[in-house]
Amino acid sequence: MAKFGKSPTGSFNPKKNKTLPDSPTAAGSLEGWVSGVFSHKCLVWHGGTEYLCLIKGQVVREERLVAGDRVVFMPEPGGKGAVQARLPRTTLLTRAHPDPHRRGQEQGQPLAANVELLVIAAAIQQPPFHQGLVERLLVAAAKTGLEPLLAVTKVDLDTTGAFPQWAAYYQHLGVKVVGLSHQHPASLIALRDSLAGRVAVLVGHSGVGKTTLTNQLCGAALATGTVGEQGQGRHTTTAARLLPLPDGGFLVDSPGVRAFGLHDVAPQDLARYFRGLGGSDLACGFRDCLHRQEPRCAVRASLSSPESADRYARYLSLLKEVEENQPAEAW
Ligand SMILES: Nc1nc2c(ncn2[C@@H]2O[C@H](COP(=O)(O)OP(=O)(O)O)[C@@H](O)[C@H]2O)c(=O)[nH]1
Ligand SMILES: [Mg+2]
Ligand SMILES: [Zn+2]
Repeated sequence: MAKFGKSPTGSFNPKKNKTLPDSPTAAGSLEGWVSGVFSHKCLVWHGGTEYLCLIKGQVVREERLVAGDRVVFMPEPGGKGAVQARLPRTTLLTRAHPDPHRRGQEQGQPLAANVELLVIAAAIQQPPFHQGLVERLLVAAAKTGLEPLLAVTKVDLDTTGAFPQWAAYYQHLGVKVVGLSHQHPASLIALRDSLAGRVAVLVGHSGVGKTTLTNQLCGAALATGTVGEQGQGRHTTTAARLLPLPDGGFLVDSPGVRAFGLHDVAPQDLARYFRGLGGSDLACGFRDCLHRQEPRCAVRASLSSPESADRYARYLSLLKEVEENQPAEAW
């Protein structure tokens, strides 16, 4: 059990967050936030205290819990308890199952529930900035109804001026961008302000500095990795953890993803979620136009600048990926 001096939901505004505040329920049971999940147990935050809870059989069978879930639990002495039920989720961020053999058959792998903000963590170096992952996460945010925020980490390693270029590129697409370095605490101010009172998840490759950031933002001491000889961060976080933010709200630190495959995105919907392709009101000749070779395609007709051609090329490569991830057709 861990006790924090200040209630994690102290300045929580349920109207603004659309998520429920901690509140007592019938017969001594409480509502809380799942902050870590193990095989048959989980951690639950309530009123500044983290309870180690058993997950009851029915909950295990019917609902796999994930960090950010809201649950009803019965507290027991010694900071323990038992989860009785999961409350409905406002959002659920999932990715394609990392095992290619299970892709398309499974429901996708849940990463976090009830978050409203997806913080895409990408290092400028060590590991190198991976634009493909940023693009997939932007699509996942749009599909899940989450606000995206691009957090470019390790800007102290930027020797080529790459950060201002990436910042301009994504700001132009309407994405909020912050540049961070753990050596310069002042670089965290803008992110801290954006997170205050909200429920957010940090997603990005292993070694980009997500846990370092979580520790700095939440005043926690989760184990971080060391940079290996190949400049890759070692995989240290094994499970997602939710922590209270000092100004209210919560942050979920997710385990580093080696890949984030888009799950459950239909090819004809991709353009709607993809930024910089002309928006959703493009009038193509066919309603289910994939903007590839179809006649009277408004997207292709609008490609007049190098920037739009760049976005279109990225769209096409993501479209191919989304098509390959579709469930195999039954026959
Ligand atoms: N140069 C530099 N290194 C950082 C920064 N943030 C984190 N690191 C290092 O990157 C490595 C991986 O950090 P970690 O937080 O475990 O990454 P995670 O896998 O994304 O959670 C650690 O050795 C950190 O010390 C930063 O802003 N600049
Ligand atoms: Mg980590
Ligand atoms: Zn089209």
